[in-house]
Amino acid sequence: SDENWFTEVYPQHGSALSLKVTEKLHEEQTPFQRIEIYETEWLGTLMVIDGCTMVSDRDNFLYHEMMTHPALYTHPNPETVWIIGGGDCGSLREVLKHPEVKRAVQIEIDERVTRLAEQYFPELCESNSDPRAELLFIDGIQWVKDAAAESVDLIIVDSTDPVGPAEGLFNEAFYRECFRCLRKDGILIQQSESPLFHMPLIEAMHKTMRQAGFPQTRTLFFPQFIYPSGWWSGTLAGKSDLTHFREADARSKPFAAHYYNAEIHQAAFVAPEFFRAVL
Ligand code: AG3
Repeated sequence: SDENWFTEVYPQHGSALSLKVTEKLHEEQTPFQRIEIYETEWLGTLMVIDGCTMVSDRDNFLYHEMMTHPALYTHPNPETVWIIGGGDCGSLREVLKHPEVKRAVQIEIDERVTRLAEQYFPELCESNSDPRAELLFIDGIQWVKDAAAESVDLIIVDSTDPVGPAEGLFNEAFYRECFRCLRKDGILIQQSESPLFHMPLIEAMHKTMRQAGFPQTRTLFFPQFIYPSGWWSGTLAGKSDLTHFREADARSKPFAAHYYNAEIHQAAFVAPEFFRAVL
């Protein structure tokens, strides 16, 4: 037929996601990965890395809002933020909506992700020229190794799946460096895959984060249409109380969101029974 579909197969879960494509806009192999850009019928523009859906126009608000605002409103005063990965700049844009943030550094290993985002996802990149923003194209693992102790308030790990270039962002050595770099009350939040498909990974993340020195860990949940199972998570590791919530600030947030609000903040941290049974 003359219909074109992009399909991501989940071999371990006997399932797949197919999106109707109107045009293939770009494809390239970078030194790190294969990047594809499609125009889809319903989700707008779609970026795919190594065959995995990364970001679409229509549904990226869910992931980017939930990877940023809950952690930012948990921290008492987030002034310095690092985003490890996040090359599409969507997390950076959300972080910069917080006036208390004085400096936000995006540390993306693959410059091509950002250059293609600038071209194909201009709205995600609309805050890149904010004077508080700094875009670096280096290895995030090396960045945290080289950084000074107690130099950051919030680290957001906005990476691909824990295979390939992102694998080294899910181990104890990396978490230890993050712990060392974080100031008092510092928080690390990392995208932690699907609670339905990847529970063993989430369990291991909590364990490893605590082994690395973090006294507290907590997972939040949100829907994500284009990711495996449609249900996604972020896991936080904190130097202090992760149940702290600047609720009044969240209620009077100085920006519009599409998903996040004070009630979503609290609801997102409510864990289902199968999750409580292991964590
Ligand atoms: N980072 C998480 C992508 C994981 C998708 N996995 C998959 N499709 N198998 C997204 C980056 C958005 N800034």
